[in-house]
Amino acid sequence: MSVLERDPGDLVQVLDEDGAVVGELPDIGDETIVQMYRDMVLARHFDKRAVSLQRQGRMGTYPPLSGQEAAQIGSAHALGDDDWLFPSYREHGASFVRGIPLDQTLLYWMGHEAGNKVPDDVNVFPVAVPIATQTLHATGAAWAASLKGDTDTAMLCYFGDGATSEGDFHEALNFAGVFDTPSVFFCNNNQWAISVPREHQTASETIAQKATAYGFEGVQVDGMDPLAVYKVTREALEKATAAAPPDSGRRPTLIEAVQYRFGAHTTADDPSVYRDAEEVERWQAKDPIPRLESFCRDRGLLDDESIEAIDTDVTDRVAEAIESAESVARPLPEALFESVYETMPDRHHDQLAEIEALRAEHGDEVFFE
Ligand SMILES: Cc1ncc(C[n+]2csc(CCOP(=O)(O)OP(=O)(O)O)c2C)c(N)n1
Ligand SMILES: [Mg+2]
Repeated sequence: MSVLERDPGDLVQVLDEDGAVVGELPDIGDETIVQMYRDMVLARHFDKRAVSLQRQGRMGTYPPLSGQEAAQIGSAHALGDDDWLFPSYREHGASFVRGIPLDQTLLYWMGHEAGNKVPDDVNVFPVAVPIATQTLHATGAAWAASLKGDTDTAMLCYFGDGATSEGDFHEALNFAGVFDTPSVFFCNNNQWAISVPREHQTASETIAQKATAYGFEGVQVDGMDPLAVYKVTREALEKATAAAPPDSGRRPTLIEAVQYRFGAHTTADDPSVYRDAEEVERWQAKDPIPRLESFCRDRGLLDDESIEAIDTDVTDRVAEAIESAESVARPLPEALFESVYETMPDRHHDQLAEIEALRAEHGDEVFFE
C-alpha cells in the first residue's frame, strides 16, 4: 500500500527521535543517505555562518532554516532530473541540493541583483518572498507541462503553514485537483508564521486534510525525519508523473511536513517575545541531524573519522562561498531604482538626487558604514 494512502492525521515516520527504525525504509542507496547527512550538516553550518554575517553587518537580512534540514534535504533528494523546485525564501538547503551555489544564496541576501540569477541548467524557480505566490506559479508550470504532454516533469512547491491562509494557496490546489496537474505541494509546517502560531492559521486539525476538499491525497510526515520525508516526497512525485489521465493514477499530493524552526523567523525577529524556551527544547529533541547520524552509525555508514572529515569539508566549503560572495563589489544604492519603472516617477528622481548629493559630499563610503 502506498504510504500516501493513510489518514491525513497519521504521521509517517521512518526514524524515531533516537534514529531507530520504526517504519518501512524508503528504496534508497547508502550513498544517497550519507549524501543527505552531508547536505544537512552543510545546511546547518551555512545557516550558522549566515546569521553571524548578518550580525556583523556583512549581510542585509536572512531567514534561518536550522531545524528544517530534513524537510528540505529529504524532499530535494527525492526529485528526478526533470522535476522543478519552487522555493519560498527559506529553502537554501533544498535549492543547494538542486544546484544553486551557496555564494549565490549569500549574494541574494546581501542585496545583489545577481543573487536572483538562477543558473540556466538548474530547475529551480526564483525565491518567492510574497507569501504563497509560488503555489500559483508552480500550478501554472505544472499545467503547462501537462498541456505539452510532458509526463516526466513534476513541480515540487514549498510554502509555510502561514501560506495556507492565503487565497493563492487554495486557488493553486483547487486548480491542480481539477486539472490533474503534476504537482506536489509541500507545506513546511514549522508551527509559526513569524509570531502567529499554527492554531491561528486554521481550525482544521491538520493542514494535510485540506487536500481532501480539493479531491486528492494529503499526508502528514515527520518533517524532522529525513528518510520519512524522502519516502513520502518520492511517492508523491511518482504519482504526479504517472502516465496521462484518465487511465492512470496521476494526481497531485499535499504533504504537510511537521517540524520546527529552532531560530528566529528572520534576523529581524526576536522569537523570545512570543514563544517559550521549553517549547524550543521539546522540539530540539527531534533534531534531524543526530537522528540520521545515529542511524548511519548503526549501519556502519559513518564513524568518528568520516564525520570529522565531513565537518572539515563543510566548514571549508562555506568559508569559500563567503569569500566568493564578499569578493563581489557591493551594489550601489542607485541599483534600487533600476529595472522598476520604464519612466521613473518624480519622487524617485528626488531620491536619486539625494543619493548624488550624499556622494558628492562624503564619497561612496557613506553608503557602506
Ligand atoms: C503576501 C505577503 N503578506 C505578508 C508578508 C510578510 N510575511 C513574511 S514571512 C510571513 C510569515 C510566513 O509564515 P509561513 O508561511 O508559516 O512561513 P515560514 O516563514 O514560517 O516558513 C509574513 C506574514 C509577505 N511576505 N507576503
Ligand atoms: Mg511557518
